[in-house]
Amino acid sequence: MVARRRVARVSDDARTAGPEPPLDVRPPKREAAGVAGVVHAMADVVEEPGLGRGLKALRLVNQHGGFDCPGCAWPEPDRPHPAEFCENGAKAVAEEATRKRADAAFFAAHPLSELRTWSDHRLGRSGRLTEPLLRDADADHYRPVSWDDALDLVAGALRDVRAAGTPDRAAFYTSGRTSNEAAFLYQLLARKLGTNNLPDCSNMCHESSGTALTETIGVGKGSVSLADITDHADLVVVVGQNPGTNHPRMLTALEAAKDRGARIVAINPLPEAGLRTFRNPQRARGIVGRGTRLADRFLQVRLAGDLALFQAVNRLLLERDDAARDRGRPPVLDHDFIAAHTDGFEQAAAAWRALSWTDVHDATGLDRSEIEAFADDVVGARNVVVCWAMGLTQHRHAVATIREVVNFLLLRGNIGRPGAGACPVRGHSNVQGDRTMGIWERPPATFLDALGAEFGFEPPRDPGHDTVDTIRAMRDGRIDVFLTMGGNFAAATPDTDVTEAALATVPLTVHVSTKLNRSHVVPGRRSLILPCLGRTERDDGGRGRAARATAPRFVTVEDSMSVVHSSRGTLRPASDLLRSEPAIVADLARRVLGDDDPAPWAEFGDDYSRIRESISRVVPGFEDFERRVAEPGGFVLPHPPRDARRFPTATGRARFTVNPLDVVRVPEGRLLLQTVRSHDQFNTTVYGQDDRYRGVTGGRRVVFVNPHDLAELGVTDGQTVDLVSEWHAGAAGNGGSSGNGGTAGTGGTGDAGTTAETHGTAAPQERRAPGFRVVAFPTAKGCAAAYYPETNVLVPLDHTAEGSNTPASKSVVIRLEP
Ligand SMILES: Nc1nc2c(c(=O)[nH]1)N[C@H]1C(S)=C(S)[C@@H](COP(=O)(O)OP(=O)(O)OC[C@H]3O[C@@H](n4cnc5c(=O)[nH]c(N)nc54)[C@H](O)[C@@H]3O)O[C@H]1N2
Ligand SMILES: Nc1nc2c(c(=O)[nH]1)N[C@H]1C(S)=C(S)[C@@H](COP(=O)(O)OP(=O)(O)OC[C@H]3O[C@@H](n4cnc5c(=O)[nH]c(N)nc54)[C@H](O)[C@@H]3O)O[C@H]1N2
Ligand SMILES: [Mo]
Repeated sequence: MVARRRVARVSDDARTAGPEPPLDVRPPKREAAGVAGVVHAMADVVEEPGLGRGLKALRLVNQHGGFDCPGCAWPEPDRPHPAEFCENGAKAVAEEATRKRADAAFFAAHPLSELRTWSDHRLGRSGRLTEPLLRDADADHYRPVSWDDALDLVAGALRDVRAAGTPDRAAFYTSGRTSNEAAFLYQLLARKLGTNNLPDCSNMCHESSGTALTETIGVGKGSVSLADITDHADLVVVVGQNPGTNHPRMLTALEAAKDRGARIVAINPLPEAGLRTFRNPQRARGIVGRGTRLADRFLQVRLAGDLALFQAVNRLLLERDDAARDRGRPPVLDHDFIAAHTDGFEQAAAAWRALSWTDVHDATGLDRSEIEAFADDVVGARNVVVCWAMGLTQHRHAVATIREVVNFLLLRGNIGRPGAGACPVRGHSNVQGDRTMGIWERPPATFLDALGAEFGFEPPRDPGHDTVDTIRAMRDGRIDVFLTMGGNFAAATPDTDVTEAALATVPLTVHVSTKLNRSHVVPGRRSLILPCLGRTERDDGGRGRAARATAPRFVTVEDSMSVVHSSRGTLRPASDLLRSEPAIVADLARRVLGDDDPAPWAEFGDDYSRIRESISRVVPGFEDFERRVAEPGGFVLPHPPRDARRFPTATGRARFTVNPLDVVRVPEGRLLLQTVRSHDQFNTTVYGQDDRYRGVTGGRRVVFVNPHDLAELGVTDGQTVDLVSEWHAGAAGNGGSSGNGGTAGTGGTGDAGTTAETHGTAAPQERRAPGFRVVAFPTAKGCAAAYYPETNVLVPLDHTAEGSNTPASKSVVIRLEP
């Protein structure tokens, strides 16, 4: 439908200087992967680490005894394929294994004032960081500094906030690539200092899932294993997720399910390539054949329409059950399960019976017949799995939506038996493990009790700041020291201008990182960069050649399906001065807490089995950790709903919830914008300027809009526009610092309501992202899409999900301004 056009290129990033190839748009792809994907990835590997180093690394990705792919959190099969990685995993490896270096000479040549004008892509391509760097107060350059001086500086600042009795003036951010061992030490340091300020990327990611699942089934993690999908499910619903780009190995699992005869339903405003057809590069058929048609049904829902959609399906299941009973047919609902294991069914049923089909249509953009057909799929399937990602979690009503998905599963007993369950597909490779290790601003009391008992101290009990609250605290001058363990806080968080200004007020920021990124160039007044080993690299504890004969140290991670396994890098480190994350945290903690602290920090930094020993006593499910993680493939953590239909909720039962339908209505002439990933990025790391599946090459400042909307708005395909977001302060009325909704239980009163995303008479606050190229695209009507992180400038800090405080970056009201 979209003809191929070439236009004068809008600079890929307003901050980039210099000419680049023109932006080009072609029709979107209908299928994912195949040979093109592998060729594309190998091109990256050859350019960055070089072929030898690259192949050495790729041979060990996701293998027993090798390292965990630094990409996504999709699990590995029990017997990994010899090439158990995907195109995008290969890019993640190449990014880390690159031969380029951002060394002292680089920082001498490039002042911060210059680096700030570089695009995220260009910053990342500077190469690996090689030695500790310090930016003195308000200086324009980073300069090399010794590890001792760097760590003493941080330790002094942390001791100061503790001595002043204000440990909450420190905050400890974590990104989800951090290993279990490093995460455990990091949260221990924060809590020994006296604060629960442990914001993490999860706050922007699956927090809504964790909140909704904890309330309803008692465990905030997914309840399925890989085999449930590949071997047992009859129906897999993939909603709010783009696996072709973000979890490519999931397509192999979906293909296996299809081969067995399972059905797949995709629910998405965008017709994503991977959801349609998949050519598996690991199978001959995928390379030469026509590929597997994956989705049997595609429901093109409007953004934020899933709450209404699942309510409507639940209503239909209820009605069909009534009809079956009247006709003496077998029931449609699993009444035995409902009676034995759940509560709240009657209230939920009453709310579904009161649902208005007009509201459902307005919210979803779908006809009743499409939803009836989906209900047919559900009734025809004994075992159903629902998989989801950011398309459900990053909306105002995200928690309510996921609670409604749980209702959907509970109605037919689709939890706690093979082939059925909830599958929130996690993002970062160890984001789930970090949470298990206590990277959480609101840890359960049982965790703190065990931590305190193991280390003989009284951990702080007040909730800490999550990510959004940390930004608010910085903005209000309440943070003195900000540490980040990986990640790219400035670029990943919402409201870029507000966040960058907030960061600039912090007296000291400290970044443990592998590569240069935007956060390093918009730091606090004083700033340190502490360079660390990556997943792919050999960790021989700084002993260098002397240790070559012994096996390098390993760390552990937990995937999206609660499997814990080891990860051991093999490549030569990018520099001899790099230290491992656990070693950095242990050395810092020793300097902060002093040598008489009872925790054995020196041993922790040297011998990770000592850390695992403590973990085995503090974290349930990790008993006998060292031995069990040595098994090939590791071990699976317990999950009572999955394992035994035991629901550790407030009532000891799985909970049906009533989730008031709040139809998101967008004012005339406005669109609802979602901010998504292209095929050529990992979060804020931009690998390249292309989005092959969506047909875009040579640029990222594009906005995808439905052609009918363009006609109504009087905007044409190819035109350059500013994206202007409109926000009424207070319109969201969301939790703010009250954060997680806690024990809302059956949640709310059941009144259906309506929210105009912007309303009231006062003029809205405006935020602007200039210079986007309009692309006519078959997205759902009224909905637009553009890439993150460029569009974070448009997402208001206070626009967050109720109950999880996750930025609602998939529903931002915008107008297009020529
Ligand atoms: N290569 C690569 N892999 C990655 C990442 C990466 O950046 N690159 N990031 C990792 C991380 S941290 C994460 S969290 C995951 C993210 O994985 P995804 O969640 O797949 O990532 P997004 O690009 O945010 O895509 C959101 C999808 O949900 C759809 N969507 C948006 N809003 C709605 C809605 O209201 N309803 C429905 N039904 N669908 C909606 C969008 O059209 C899109 O298909 O991927 C991980 N893996
Ligand atoms: N608008 C919008 N905003 C979003 C999202 C969205 O969909 N839309 N998605 C949100 C989501 S789901 C997430 S998870 C967050 C991501 O937020 P973050 O996790 O903070 O961001 P990343 O881009 O994954 O972090 C990349 C950086 O991590 C560092 N790094 C890489 N590997 C390592 C390592 O092994 N060790 C250390 N110490 N550092 C390392 C490198 O310096 C790299 O630049 O963004 C969120 N922001
Ligand atoms: Mo994420």
